[in-house]
Amino acid sequence: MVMLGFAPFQELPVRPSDLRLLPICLASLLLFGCGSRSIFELNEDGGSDAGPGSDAGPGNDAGPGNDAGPGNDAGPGNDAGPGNDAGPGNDAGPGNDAGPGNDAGPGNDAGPGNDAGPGSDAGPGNDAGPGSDAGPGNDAGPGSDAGPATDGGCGDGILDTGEECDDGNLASFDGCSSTCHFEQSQRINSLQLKFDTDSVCANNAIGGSISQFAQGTLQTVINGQVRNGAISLMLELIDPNPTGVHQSNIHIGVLAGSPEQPQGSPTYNGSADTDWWYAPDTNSVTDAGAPLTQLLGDITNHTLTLGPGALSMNLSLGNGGASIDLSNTTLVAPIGTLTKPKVTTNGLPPGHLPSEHIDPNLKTFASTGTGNGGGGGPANTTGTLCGNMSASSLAQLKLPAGLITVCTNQNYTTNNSLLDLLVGGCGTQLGSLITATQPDQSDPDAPAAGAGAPYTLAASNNTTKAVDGCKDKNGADVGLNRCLAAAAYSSYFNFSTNRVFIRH
Ligand SMILES: [Ca+2]
Ligand SMILES: [Ca+2]
Repeated sequence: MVMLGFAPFQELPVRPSDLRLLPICLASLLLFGCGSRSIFELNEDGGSDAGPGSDAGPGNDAGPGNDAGPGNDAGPGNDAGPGNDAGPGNDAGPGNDAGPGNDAGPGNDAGPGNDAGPGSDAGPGNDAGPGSDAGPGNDAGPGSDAGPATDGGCGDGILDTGEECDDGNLASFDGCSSTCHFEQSQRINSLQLKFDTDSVCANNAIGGSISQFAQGTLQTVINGQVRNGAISLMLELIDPNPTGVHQSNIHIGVLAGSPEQPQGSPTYNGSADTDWWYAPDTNSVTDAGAPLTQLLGDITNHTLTLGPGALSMNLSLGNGGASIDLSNTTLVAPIGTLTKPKVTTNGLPPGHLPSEHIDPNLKTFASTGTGNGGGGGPANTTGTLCGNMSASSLAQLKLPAGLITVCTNQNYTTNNSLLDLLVGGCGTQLGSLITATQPDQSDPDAPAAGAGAPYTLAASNNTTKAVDGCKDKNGADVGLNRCLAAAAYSSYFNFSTNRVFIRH
């Protein structure tokens, strides 16, 4: 039976039942070729094949066999060719694969199998290629992954499950931490001098020295410096806790900084600066941006308690500033309402950068120490800060010209310091502005001078009015530098804070 070179046919035993079908086959051959596997169970090397055998040819294959040719394969077999494969088999070719098998080719894979190619994968399998993956599998490629599985992890610039942000790096202190947690920072945006004491702040030598005639003037000076950013005392939560409800032993950095004010930004107002950008003072942080001063605190029932510990605060009376060291400092403040951190839309403050990929559902506390959510003014400033100001740092803070002219009992100059003013007092024709006051505290971290506190300071030179002598608690003269480092004045402030964005 030599038929048009179909060699396999010649080798088959032909049964009588098959011979009955031969006329049908011959008729079909004239039109399509004689390749129906439903009759002969044979493989073919060309044409379409609806039967169960394998198909090495270029036609479409609707049957269950494997198809190595370029046609489309709708059956369950594997398809190594470039056509589309709608069946459950694996598809190693470049076509699209809608079935559950693995797809190693560049086409799109809508099934649950793994897809190693660059196409999009809508199924649950893993996708190692650059396409988008909408399923729950892992996606190691650069495409978007909308599924719940972790992607390339923290630092890949993609917000994944378990991440509050991902700014594409593994550095901390830039708004998004090395573990992809939102970095919660707060800045004091209202600092109110207190002149009395309370249960938290039982001593207040600084406040007690200031007469009512000077209270408003000094507060105005401080308000101006908080508003223009000169006083920028910031708290940076090292341990993540955006809800602010309850957490023990949290490490909080205390650092100074200054506002960033790029051109074109809204007018900076340090009294209302939620999510504004701040650069930390280089002497407040390590090269990596970690705050050098860290206090241990707790959050209990929405109230933050921090310290006691040492911190530094920039102050100025209008004649140059100084960093004032405070020892035994305690901060207590109610935590404010939760809000979503602002994201900047124009690349300017306030707001976090879109490239940080902050979880759009993340809410963190936007303030502390605000009585009824307002902040800014004294009535809404309910945080409590008390600490002991080192005498040596008060000696660095120079008096402004406007103040020395009203102190008629002393001949201060602009070379005199706030320490000189405290020790010598300031009297005017209308009464006392500053009552002469001695240090009432000592720094536990500083070596004692002589027999220790309380220390008594004196300015023996009637021309300079500068503090130049110190006696210990026994009245013995002790070294001035060591005395000033140990001696301290208690102080008490109310404060509130706003959430800010510290950019190292
Ligand atoms: Ca990520
Ligand atoms: Ca980072």
